[in-house]
Amino acid sequence: MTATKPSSLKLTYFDTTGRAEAIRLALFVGGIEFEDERLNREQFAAIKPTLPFGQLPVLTVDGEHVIAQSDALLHYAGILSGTYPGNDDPFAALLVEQVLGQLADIAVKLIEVFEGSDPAAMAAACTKLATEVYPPMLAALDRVVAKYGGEYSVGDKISIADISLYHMFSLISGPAPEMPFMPADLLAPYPHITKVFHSVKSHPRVVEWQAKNAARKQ
Ligand SMILES: N[C@@H](CCC(=O)N[C@@H](CS)C(=O)NCC(=O)O)C(=O)O
Repeated sequence: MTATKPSSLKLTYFDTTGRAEAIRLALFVGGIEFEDERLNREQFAAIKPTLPFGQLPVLTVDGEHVIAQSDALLHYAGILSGTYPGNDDPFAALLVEQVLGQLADIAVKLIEVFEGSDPAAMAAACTKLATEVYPPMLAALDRVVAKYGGEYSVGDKISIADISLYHMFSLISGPAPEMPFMPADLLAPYPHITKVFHSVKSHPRVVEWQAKNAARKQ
């Protein structure tokens, strides 16, 4: 098995944010060195049969363990980088998981929309999300953050929940080139979520990461 701290990490994904960006950000925020490998479709096709589940992202730990599943990788990145509560604070971990769970429920709805290909149908589905489906989900998340949050969604320490929240709402609220049908002010009615979003956005390491990757596509 690997030692407690890995000797090397390589995160492999496509050259997009997608399911890798929160993992990249968690590692970067915590100052954990990693190789940020980005494959094109041909390179992916060549290694697909060798991957644990035939999909990306994967994290290569110590040059030998190729590990899949983005949620698992995000948690591992959180533990390594100090953006996941330690064993001494299980209740904080529970609260972080609660936020991550709600974000996952929000993401599932979006993925359903993007399974379609007809732009008019996608526009209608996005409008329904923004006006009917998301408001109660976001209002509930806002209440939870109001109760347990501070600068971030759980107290004043940045966690993988905040990084995921920031990444998700960077994608789905505007101006978001990937989501031309989503209203730019999706988060406006939710002050606590908005505050967390801006706390992450203005975190010095996040600012540094975004500047480094400004030329990349979403
Ligand atoms: N449950 C997996 C899903 C991974 C997944 O859907 N990966 C997509 C990219 S986001 C992929 O590799 N697609 C190419 C393929 O399946 O051939 C995770 O969260 O890591």
